[in-house]
Amino acid sequence: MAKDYRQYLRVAKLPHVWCPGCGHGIITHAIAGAMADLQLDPDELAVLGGIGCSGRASFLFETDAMHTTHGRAVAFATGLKLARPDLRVLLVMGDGDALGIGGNHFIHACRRNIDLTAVIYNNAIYGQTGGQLAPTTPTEKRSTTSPYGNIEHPFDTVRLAVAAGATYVARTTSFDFPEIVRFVRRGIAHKGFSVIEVLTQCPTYYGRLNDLRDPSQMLYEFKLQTIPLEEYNQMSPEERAGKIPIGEFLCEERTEFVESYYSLCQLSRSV
Ligand SMILES: Cc1ncc(C[n+]2csc(CCOP(=O)(O)OP(=O)(O)O)c2C)c(N)n1
Ligand code: SF4
Repeated sequence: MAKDYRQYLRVAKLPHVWCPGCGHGIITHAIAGAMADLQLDPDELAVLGGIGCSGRASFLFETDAMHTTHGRAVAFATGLKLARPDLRVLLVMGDGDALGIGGNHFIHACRRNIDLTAVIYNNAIYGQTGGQLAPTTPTEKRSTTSPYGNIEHPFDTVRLAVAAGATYVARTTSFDFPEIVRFVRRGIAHKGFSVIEVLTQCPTYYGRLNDLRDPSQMLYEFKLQTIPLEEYNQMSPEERAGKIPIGEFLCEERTEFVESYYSLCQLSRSV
């Protein structure tokens, strides 16, 4: 029988502290849904987060959890996975956490193809500290540190993860709850480094600063801006302008780091 997603949530910690209309709750709920679909034993799971509004998701799961330092969740998770390869280790990280301060850890986890599942809560801004510019803030969009509009180009998380060597890469938005569940489920089941980017809304900072005060309007914008990958691939460059492809971009098998590490340990003992 399918498990109830609530089994995976630390309900005593609810209500959560996120602002009304924040998308972080949608993603957290979806991750619990993926765990329930896979009927995982909570004792086999660990969820790690960094600092930020998103990092707070780590202690909402009724699993082993670590609320680590900003940008270092991948490093903690790497140590945990090497020490306890039997655990399924998930990362809940903000875009600033994963790709700004933690960017170097992120690309090397991709390169090593370590068996972790990274869910990136991408609200395109540093939420917890007051809405500063992130490496994911779209060009021309406002943040508290770019009041005249961002002059930089944002990272494309999917292209970065694929180029760095992750072996499962998907993107969706907080508008599409079932798709988040499906991609996280597939990411957890995949052996290797899995990256699931979820574009999500921070109405308090990103929304307020960019004339999108209403969270439902922000969700609707995601619906308007995104195009399923198969459809996107058929579009001309002109049609693609301003559109974001969503879907599964990569799912491939490649040697996984923890397995290689333990094989090496065994080999070194036998010589
Ligand atoms: C080493 C270090 N630098 C900076 C900070 C301050 N800090 C805490 S959360 C945060 C931004 C969080 O943004 P993001 O990771 O995108 O998550 P969000 O809050 O948007 O979910 C920053 C800069 C910190 N805690 N530690
Ligand atoms: S500041 Fe933004 S990201 Fe943080 S809880 Fe509020 S709406 Fe969510």
